[in-house]
Amino acid sequence: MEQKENDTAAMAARYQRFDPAAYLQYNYTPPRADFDREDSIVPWKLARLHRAFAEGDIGGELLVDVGSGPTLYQVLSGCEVFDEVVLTDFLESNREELRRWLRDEKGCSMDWTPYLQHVCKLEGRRASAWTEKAAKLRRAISDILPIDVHRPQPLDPRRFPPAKADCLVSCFCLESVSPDLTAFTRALGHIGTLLRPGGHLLLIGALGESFYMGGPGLKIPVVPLGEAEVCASLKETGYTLIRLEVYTLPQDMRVGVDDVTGVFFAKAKKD
Ligand code: U87
Repeated sequence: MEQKENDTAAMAARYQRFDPAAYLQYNYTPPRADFDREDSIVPWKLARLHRAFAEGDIGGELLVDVGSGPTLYQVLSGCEVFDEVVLTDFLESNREELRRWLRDEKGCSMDWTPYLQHVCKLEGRRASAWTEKAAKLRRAISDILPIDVHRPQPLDPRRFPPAKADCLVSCFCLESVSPDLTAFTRALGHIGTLLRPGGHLLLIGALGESFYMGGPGLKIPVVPLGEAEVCASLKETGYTLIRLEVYTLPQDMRVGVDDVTGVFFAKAKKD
């Protein structure tokens, strides 16, 4: 077996022990999700996603989120612009978490209400409009699909024809599943095949990270990225960069669940 298959196979095996509930606890509760702090990671991400969609240059029918995990924050702004949203993840355990929210079932590991309320406020609406936003998002999510970004066609072409998406969002996925920079850039090229030419990519990721905890005792290796490498990979895979913003973690956001030093937000357009 060639080295690269071996490495991605090893990564896939490690992800079998991913623990969605623990993962949500590590990254989506205070201090990393503290809506009273501008310098908390989640408000920083939500502000960038809101602005990217509110600028008016992104449009179309279909938004695809690549590597959704058990989280929804990444499409809370996009669902105001796109009538159809497709969520995707490698693990059935994460897709099941998303289905539970979609069906408004009990047993969801996360209460997304504060997130919905925060994004409503970014949109100049009352926080109490969160119920309408939740209903709008539930109407928009048309599918929750298996995905593997290491495949040239990350989604099953029978369920998702190439170049069908008008916009892609992907948060902390590619660098967290790729053994090295080559694999990261290759995966970026693979997800690009899902996006129509002229479509937009909103890419959020970790800078300077070498590992994160995917559950108790589960250390998942991450390829450490710098801004220059992100820009080079985007250019190499046929994107024109519109904007790159960087967030540096304050000391108290470094809580031991990873060794990430910064977060990048890239808005790009597929040539
Ligand atoms: C999120 N998008 O939390 N193909 O934003 C496709 C795969 C593959 C594969 C595994 C966790 C990493 C984020 C969601 C989930 C992103 N996932 C799936 C984490 C670590 C720093 C950091 C993190 C989170 C796998 C928040 C913050 C920071 C996971 C998803 C990666 N880095 N997808 N071959 N293999 N996956 O099931 O759900 O990728 Cl603030 Cl700083």
